[in-house]
Amino acid sequence: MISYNFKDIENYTKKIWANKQVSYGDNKKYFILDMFPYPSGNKLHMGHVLGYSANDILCRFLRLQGYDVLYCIAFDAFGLPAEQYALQTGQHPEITTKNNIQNMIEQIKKLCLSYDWSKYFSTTDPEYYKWTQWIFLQMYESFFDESEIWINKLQQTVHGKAKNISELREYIKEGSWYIDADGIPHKNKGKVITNYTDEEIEKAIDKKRLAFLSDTLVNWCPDLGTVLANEEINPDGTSERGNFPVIKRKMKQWMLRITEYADRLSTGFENLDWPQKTVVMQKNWIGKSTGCYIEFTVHGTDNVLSVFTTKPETLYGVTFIAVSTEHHYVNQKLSQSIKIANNGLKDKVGVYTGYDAIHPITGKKIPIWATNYVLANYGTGAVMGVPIADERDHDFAIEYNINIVEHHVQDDIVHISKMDTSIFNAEKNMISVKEFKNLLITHGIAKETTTYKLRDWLFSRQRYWGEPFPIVHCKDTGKVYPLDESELPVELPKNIDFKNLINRDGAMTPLNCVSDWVEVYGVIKHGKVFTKNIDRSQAKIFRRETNTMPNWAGSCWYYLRYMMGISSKGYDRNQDIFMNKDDENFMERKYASVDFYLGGAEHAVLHYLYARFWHMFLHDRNFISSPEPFMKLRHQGMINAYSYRRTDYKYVHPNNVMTIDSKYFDKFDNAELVRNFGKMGKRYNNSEDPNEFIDKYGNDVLRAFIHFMGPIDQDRSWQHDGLSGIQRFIKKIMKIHDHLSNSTQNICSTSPQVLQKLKKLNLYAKDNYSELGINKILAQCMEFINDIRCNISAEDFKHFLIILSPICIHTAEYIYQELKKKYKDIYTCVSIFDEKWPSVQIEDEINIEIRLMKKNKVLHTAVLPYDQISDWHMKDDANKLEYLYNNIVYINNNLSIDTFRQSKIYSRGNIFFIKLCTL
Ligand code: ANZ
Repeated sequence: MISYNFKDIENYTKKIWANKQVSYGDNKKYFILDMFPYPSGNKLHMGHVLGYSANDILCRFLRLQGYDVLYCIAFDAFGLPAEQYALQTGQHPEITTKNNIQNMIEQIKKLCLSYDWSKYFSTTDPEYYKWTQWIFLQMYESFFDESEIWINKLQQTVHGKAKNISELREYIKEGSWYIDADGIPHKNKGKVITNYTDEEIEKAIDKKRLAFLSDTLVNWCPDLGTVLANEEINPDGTSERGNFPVIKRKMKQWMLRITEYADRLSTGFENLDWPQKTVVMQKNWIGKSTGCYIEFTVHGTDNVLSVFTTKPETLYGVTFIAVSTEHHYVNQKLSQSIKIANNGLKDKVGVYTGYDAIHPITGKKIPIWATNYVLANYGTGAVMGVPIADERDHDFAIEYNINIVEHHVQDDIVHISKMDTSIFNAEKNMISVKEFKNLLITHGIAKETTTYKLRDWLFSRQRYWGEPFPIVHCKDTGKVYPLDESELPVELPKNIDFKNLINRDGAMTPLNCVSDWVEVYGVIKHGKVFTKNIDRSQAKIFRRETNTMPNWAGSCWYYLRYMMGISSKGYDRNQDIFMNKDDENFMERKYASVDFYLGGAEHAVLHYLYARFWHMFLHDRNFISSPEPFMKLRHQGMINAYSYRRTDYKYVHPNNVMTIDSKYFDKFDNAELVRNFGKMGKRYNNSEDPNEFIDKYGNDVLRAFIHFMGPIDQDRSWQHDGLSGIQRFIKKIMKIHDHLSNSTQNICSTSPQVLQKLKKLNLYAKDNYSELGINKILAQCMEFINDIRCNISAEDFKHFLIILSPICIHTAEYIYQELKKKYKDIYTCVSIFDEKWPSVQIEDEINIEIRLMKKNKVLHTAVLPYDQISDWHMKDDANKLEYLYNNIVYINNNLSIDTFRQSKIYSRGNIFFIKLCTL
């Protein structure tokens, strides 16, 4: 019986790898990205293992293919959980974070992932967040020129580009841009104005900065003590983190003008290999919609109410105007009465506002209603209600007894009744939808527009454990100033009083309470503030910004950090330049981007969107050369498992469940349990700890088992049924190793048939590794091993081990090392991972010659293509043939030529059989 002592094997192989460092040379480069983890107190879960091991397998495969692969890990460590933990325990977030990171590293190391650990970092390291702050400063110092049309590195025509704010200053000074009545700069299409005061110009450019302060309605979450971005709110209006209530509230906040990139974010997918579902989700979130604005005059006033519609052709059917409850036509009283009337029971409630609008064509009066089904921050927050065409409007009209205006738009034809006082040619009462829209536009009734659902990114949080903003406010004037780059990093103060972390009303942020950090002396030079090495007598007092950045900030650009300094000998990422062109060139990154990213699908409208935005911005400003961050993206499926619930809704861990007659009982008190199938997780107490699993079965078994369950992007059910199959497979490999080690001489040879199979396996694995079809590769490897038994030469077995090595890392390395002792000329590398993937070519057909012999004379010869020789499965009724030699099988049997001709030849490895025909 062959033993598989994985513990010894793992210890042995770990020693071999201990001093191995990832190096980068002249080979082709490839950049693989794992979604970096949040170092919470919880252990690494199987979901991490699934994704990380898949990438590790791909990475090892590509290295065998001769690539220099950049594959690293870091920690996304700012954020609320550490702060909430600090509140409970009094432990400083920095300490908890450090401990958690340390624990997680230990767990990750157990998985033996082939990371380049020299590049590891945490987003909470000042040397890292220095650059997060630096990017923020660049955004503050930039504006978006929507009129710029240019060609990017992917040869795409791009509309709009971020530029340095000083360019805008120049544009206004020279008159190519003007300042409108609201003080906002625009590209000049008319008369040139140049006589703006410096103050007017500075105020105007503040309104175009990509990072800006805004006094707006925000999502305030009292339980978390912070505002949240729209992307962090669940569809039911609660916070994504913790499901707490969120209220709307006006607050002064830092925002990032992501909306300037709405079109580019929505259209830039052509060159990206992303899951279609994620592309659609992101596009829907951005919500590009082309339609028209139509203005309605409010009866008895000079005011106009603009609506956004995607169906201007339904204008004749407008029955009412519906505005959102937050629209300025709705006073406080009305919006309150809507909330009371609604009481959470109905989805559409409304109140007549007391105002009427005038139909722009018919001149008829149309009631204006305030309702909760119109969103405040989409389009104009006002809708033209067309019950004959829109279901929501129809339901509303029926509910409130509003007389529905009949009108026909059918098959793209607008029917205009004679009764209508038409501005159009009275003769024509049928008109195409397109023509109708054009007429509305030429008559000045409608204006074409594109709107987006995407809103600017609310970027400040009223929390402690985040990146401080590199911003100060002048104590005298209240004016906002950026700090000079030389001031970075602005380090988070450490002496925090934990009771100040509670911030339910948002009045005092935790940083506000650290007065000796908040107040600084500084001098202003070229619009920037310096606080270091200054002459105090010339200095003013400033107050530091006391909000912090959201924890999405650190994850927006972490992949670029791995590349920073990679070209320098000895590796130095703490250079004083953000992204060195040498680093990009070294990585062959004409397009400094990730080649392959494996991460969760749940980030479709969060991380993947924010990172694209930052990347596009950095590209526009020429800090990096690629237009997109993630060229190929894949998501890993979920791991599902059975959960066992008691009647008191407590969950019992599967290890503590007994099964009797298909019923389930708690091992401790025999209470009967309800079995369900669903997500594996802490909540259902059905997680399996990766480390425990490794201790019990070994890392190779875990790697093979987790991938054997199915394709990477599909959900999988965690059941131990398949486990023994994997263990048997590894034992069979060990048996071959045993056979090769113990044979006294090198008699093991590979038949051409087996060789052909090996070559096919090689090509199959090569195709499937690149697409992470690990389950398919494993299945083929198993089949191969079953077929060949021990009939393989040491050399061809090495070939097989290389194919398998990305998955079963320890077993492959161990056998490699062991066989090296005997087959020195074949197993020549220090480690199997220094080998090269064997290149193979499949011969079209291998023929085998079978000779019937009598007294050393050839009686008869038959030539058969290998493919026609079936595998041997029958035991009886067969005569063993001679061993194969030079593709010739000699049969020294007393057969007649006729019997020989009609018999069938089978093979198993290099042993041949003949099944005699019975005449
Ligand atoms: C009249 C009409 C008739 C409309 C019809 C639709 C169908 P998308 O495609 O998602 O952009 N709308 C506009 N602003 C809205 C708001 N703030 N809240 C809720 N609904 C709003 O949807 C655009 C359509 O949604 C617009 O076109 C408008 O109703 C409505 F047969 O105008 B429509």
